Amino acid sequence: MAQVDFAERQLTLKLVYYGPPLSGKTSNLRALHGAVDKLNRGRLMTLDTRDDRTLFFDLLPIFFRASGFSFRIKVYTVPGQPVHEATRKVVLAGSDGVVFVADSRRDQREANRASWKNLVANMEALGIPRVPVVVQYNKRDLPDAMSLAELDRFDDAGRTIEEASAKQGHGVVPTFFAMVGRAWDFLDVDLRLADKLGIDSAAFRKALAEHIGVQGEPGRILG
Ligand SMILES: Nc1nc2c(ncn2[C@@H]2O[C@H](COP(=O)(O)OP(=O)(O)O)[C@@H](O)[C@H]2O)c(=O)[nH]1
Ligand SMILES: [Mg+2]
Repeated sequence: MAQVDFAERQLTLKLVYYGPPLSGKTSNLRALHGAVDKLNRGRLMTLDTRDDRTLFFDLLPIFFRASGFSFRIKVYTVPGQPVHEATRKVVLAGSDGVVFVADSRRDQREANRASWKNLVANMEALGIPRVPVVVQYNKRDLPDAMSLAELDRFDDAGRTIEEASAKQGHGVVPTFFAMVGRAWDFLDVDLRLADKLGIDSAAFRKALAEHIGVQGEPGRILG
């Protein structure tokens, strides 16, 4: 759950990028890091092993101010390999939103599904079954990517899909904004952020957009 410090006028959000090994979670964070105003980001901490798989987790802190309030967004990735179950649980605990990075390649269908099942089970076990999840299909640039119609929507036929090629930086910022927007709306129900902080959703999104590159897709940012 988000931390709100009313005395310091500070809100901290925790967002987590989840998904199977090598789907592009770290690549999302790298692209996001590149898109954030240098003054408003911390060091991108990545722990990659030589074979390109995340050892423990990555962390990118993002900060900005709006309406006299400080916002801190901590963005994490989890390692996808089954053996890192303990790390996944620790990182997922207390999160305010999840981006599920699925791999668009046809031969990754089962890996996507296994990771999705693992996410649902862990959210249930951690008592956060209703935290919003945004599904991103990454690697849309590859020739063996499935068509949109073929993509697994993970038991919700009406689910919105974010398309990305994180390595090229495409679709990364729109996914992030979709996630932050959903997380804000989810928290607003319990914390009544607008009443208590005196900042509404539109003002928050506008401030966020000012600090993160729009990458030529401005229509998606404030909507
Ligand atoms: N073609 C292509 N390769 C990608 C894309 N995103 C990530 N990759 C590659 O996939 C591999 C795994 O990416 P990484 O971000 O480390 O995955 P993670 O294990 O989920 O953190 C790396 O070799 C990336 O360069 C993409 O959109 N398109
Ligand atoms: Mg990684």
